[in-house]
Amino acid sequence: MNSKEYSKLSKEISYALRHAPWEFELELDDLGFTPIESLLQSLRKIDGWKDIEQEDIEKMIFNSQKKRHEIIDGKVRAFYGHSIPNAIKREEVEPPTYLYHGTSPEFIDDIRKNGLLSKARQYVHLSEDTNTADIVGKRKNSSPVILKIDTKKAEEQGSKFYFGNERVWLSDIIPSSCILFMDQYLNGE
Ligand code: HQG
Repeated sequence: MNSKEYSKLSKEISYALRHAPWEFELELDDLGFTPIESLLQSLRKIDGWKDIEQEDIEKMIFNSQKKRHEIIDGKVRAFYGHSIPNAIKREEVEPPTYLYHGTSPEFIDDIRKNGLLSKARQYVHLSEDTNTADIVGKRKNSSPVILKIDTKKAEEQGSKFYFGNERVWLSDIIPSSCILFMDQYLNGE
């Protein structure tokens, strides 16, 4: 498989495991895992993936810059990004003091008013560093805005934080008062 095919496979698997397991006749457990054999069988019914093997998925995960999926004990899951109605069970983890979120300038007024919302996903997605947040934001706008989240303040206000993968953090709604907007933190706040 070439890198384009790996990327296509990654997207297909993310779609199945994050958004629409029922379309693939998959059942996820409460941690988001499903037997890899079930996923393979289902993928093999789709044009383009008729000969797919576990090794292809393993290589896709290994070659991917972003760790989106994992295989453990014959089961596979997506680390983050879910929009399915049943919330994936997550362990609360102490976050770094600051986390970042890259977004489009057009959303800023609403975020100032209503805080950071999870929108279609189960959780708000946050990044450990500004570079990653910039990449995330560029999916929405070529000049994204990076928001800095005061995680201690957010915890005081009841937001919980969960581990996604080594770079992606998940959280409940982040109230606006816990967000430093770029103009604020560039001035040393
Ligand atoms: C915005 C990708 C208006 C929020 C990425 C974001 C990430 C608001 C959008 C992961 C808002 C939701 C998740 C408010 C939040 N008013 N807009 N009050 N609160 N928003 O795609 O965080 O490559 O669901 O800023 O890299 O962009 O697929 O979330 O722009 O890690 O593995 O609502 O998905 O990972 O957009 O991205 P998304 P996200 P993968």
